[in-house]
Amino acid sequence: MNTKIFQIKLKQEILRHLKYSLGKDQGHSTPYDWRMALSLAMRDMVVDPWFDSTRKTYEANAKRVYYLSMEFLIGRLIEDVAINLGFEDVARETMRELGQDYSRIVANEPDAALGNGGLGRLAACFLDSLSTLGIPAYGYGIRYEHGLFEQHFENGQQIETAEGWLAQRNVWEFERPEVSYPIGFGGHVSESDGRTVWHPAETVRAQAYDAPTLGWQAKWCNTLRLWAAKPTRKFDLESFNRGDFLGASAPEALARTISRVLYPDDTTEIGKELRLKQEYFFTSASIQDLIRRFLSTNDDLRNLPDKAAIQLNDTHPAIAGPELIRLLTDVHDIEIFEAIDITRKCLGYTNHTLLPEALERWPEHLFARILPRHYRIIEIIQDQHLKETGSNIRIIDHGNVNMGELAFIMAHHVNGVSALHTELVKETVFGDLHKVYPKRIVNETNGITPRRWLYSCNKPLRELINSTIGTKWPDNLERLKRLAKHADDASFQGEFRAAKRQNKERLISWLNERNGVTFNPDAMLDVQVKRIHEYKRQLMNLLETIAYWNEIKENPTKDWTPRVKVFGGKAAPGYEVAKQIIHLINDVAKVINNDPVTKDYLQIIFPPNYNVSMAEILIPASDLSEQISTAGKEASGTGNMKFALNGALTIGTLDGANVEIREHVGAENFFLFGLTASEVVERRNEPDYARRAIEASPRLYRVLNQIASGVFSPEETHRYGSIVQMMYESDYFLVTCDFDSYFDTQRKVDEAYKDTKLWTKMAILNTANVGWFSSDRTIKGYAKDIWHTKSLY
Ligand code: 73E
Repeated sequence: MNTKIFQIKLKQEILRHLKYSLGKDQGHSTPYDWRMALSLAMRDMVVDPWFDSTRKTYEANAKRVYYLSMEFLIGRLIEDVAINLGFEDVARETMRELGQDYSRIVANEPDAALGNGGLGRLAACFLDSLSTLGIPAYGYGIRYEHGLFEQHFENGQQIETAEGWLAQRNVWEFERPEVSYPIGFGGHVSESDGRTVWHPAETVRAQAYDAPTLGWQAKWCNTLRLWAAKPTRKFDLESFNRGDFLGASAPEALARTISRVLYPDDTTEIGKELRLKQEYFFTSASIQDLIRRFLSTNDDLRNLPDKAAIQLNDTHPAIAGPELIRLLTDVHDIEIFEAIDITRKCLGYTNHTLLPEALERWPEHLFARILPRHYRIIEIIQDQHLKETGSNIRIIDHGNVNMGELAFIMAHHVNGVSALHTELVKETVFGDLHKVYPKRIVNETNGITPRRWLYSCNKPLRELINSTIGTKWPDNLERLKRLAKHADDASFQGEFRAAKRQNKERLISWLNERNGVTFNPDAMLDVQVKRIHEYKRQLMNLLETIAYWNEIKENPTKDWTPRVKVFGGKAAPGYEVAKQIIHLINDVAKVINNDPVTKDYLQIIFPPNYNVSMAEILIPASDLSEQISTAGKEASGTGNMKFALNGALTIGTLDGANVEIREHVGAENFFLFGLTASEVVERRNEPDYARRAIEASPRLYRVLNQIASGVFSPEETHRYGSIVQMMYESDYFLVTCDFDSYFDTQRKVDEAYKDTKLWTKMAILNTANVGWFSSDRTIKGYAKDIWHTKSLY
């Protein structure tokens, strides 16, 4: 369609929706109304590609991917949809004609924050790539009423408030009252006539809500199906009429709690009863749904593995194994060992962490009480495994049901998320199972969607790339390699820097409007944004910041490299140390930002409520990316990829995907420091390693003394006594041991930043060489090695 005609049509559609879908008069419409009208007009355009994709999948009776995930961290969708439809400029222009600012309308959309961090965002990137690649797929998850909490600071401390994205209508979803399944909990199991019957004590209904997930250039469109819990029983009018108002709504309240709120824990302690119910709730609904879909066009469930690849995003949906076995045997009369076999051929399991506190283990009594039938099935799976393999690895062990072992034993492939992580999975958590099943573990290094993480969030760089190497890169990201030959070119360098500058200015006005903060755009923007966790070592970054401050104060006339240190991230509400670290960052910021001697060289900014939308503004503006976790602890990281793609240089350890990023961009374009994963393990065996490291480092010693003596908390001098004590006495994450190496490397970063040409060249080579980290490559890997599915283009 000709652009002008398209624009006229879009305008008509927006005005039609404004009037007929929203019941609003143009003159009295708010930004919310405009956003809704624009979104609805765009949503209409997604429906045809969506139907086409579904039709083609049915026609081909194709194998589908089912991606089961407790989390989908989507963020906003308007721009995503506009970009995939290829009419971002038309939308902007149309809104302008209507007297509206497109950017403000876009910013009116709340983030869909149905996830905590990397694991949930990876699921969202995967949906984008599955559609871009034309692979038939469903994402299955929970339609939480409240996504990840909102973070505020009060006196520097994190305060959490409930998030409420559904307070406004979610325009992207279609409610499906006709698609719902019963989900049972508790009760008992009986045997009669050789049949096993589960009699749940309590049943809720899982109801589907579908959102189309459009791929690049709208060539394919899959579905994200999220489940909401609803009561099974009709409203109890009798109780209500008797005056028992609470009693009448009790079943409803009970059911709704299941999909009420996302657990705010990211790789931190989990293990509450409601969480197990959530896991079973969405997994059972998804498995029932995919069986129904299979049976609508096939008759023998023995062929399910040819039509369904079920991927478990960590162990959260690991109950999928026993659930599918249960349905195959108890409902569809397939003999149990055959059911186990069929199930294993359907399941793949992705491990995302080695941290012991994040490995799911349910107390046996709790598990057996809530899922008595599944408990028995797990016993059978375990018996078979023990007999057939001679292994002594048990699923039910020491009073716990271990979901990692269950997922491993029930999957045909288990994958890690970076090369290093996969090797560690083989050596550590699943070392023994790996010996028994040596071919089961494979690697699929994570990736990110370049549509959101470059094309959409970094318009200045997008345009520079388009005018330099053409426009074919967003679904073929390795084409960015063609930028490498311009890395030394002065005029290209100038344009590359100009793009970074524009992004910094956008960030400055955003920060200014939101938090009343500005910064010097010539300063190096040094950013660490991610969940706050001890292993990610925000504390080490902060200690280094204080040490740098000390150094500047001692010699204020030296030509220091000005730095703006940005921190962003949330702490799990129950994670006390992480919350103290947030408090300390804010306390240190207060002192350093008010120091007249250093203010031209050093500033700390910690904007509250880091989320996907904030990442989209921060990352394109960044010069330096902090990826400084203790080696062996960050399974992959994906923020590291986003920064490098947007031309930030990394200071990082040999951890997770940093290792592979460094290989791709070249060691000379990456600031490496710190102990390796095996050195970390060795160092922990040395007695008093932390104290010795502190005593060997006068800089670190001084910084810890400053904190301990209340330099940053004069109103409460002992506020951080326990953190300092922890540094001396335990320091499990080896902040003290890596400190000097980190500090010294930061000084090399300073020198490099002063050499503008060198820095720009390094930055260009980062962008040029990280095309491999597109999630399209990752998904192709899964499709080939694990799912055996094809593109239907
Ligand atoms: O390294 C990241 C990884 O990039 C890892 O910590 C994260 O997953 C990302 C994507 O692969 C992760 N999140 C969780 N485990 N690993 C997790 C665990 C429990 C609840 C919520 C999230």
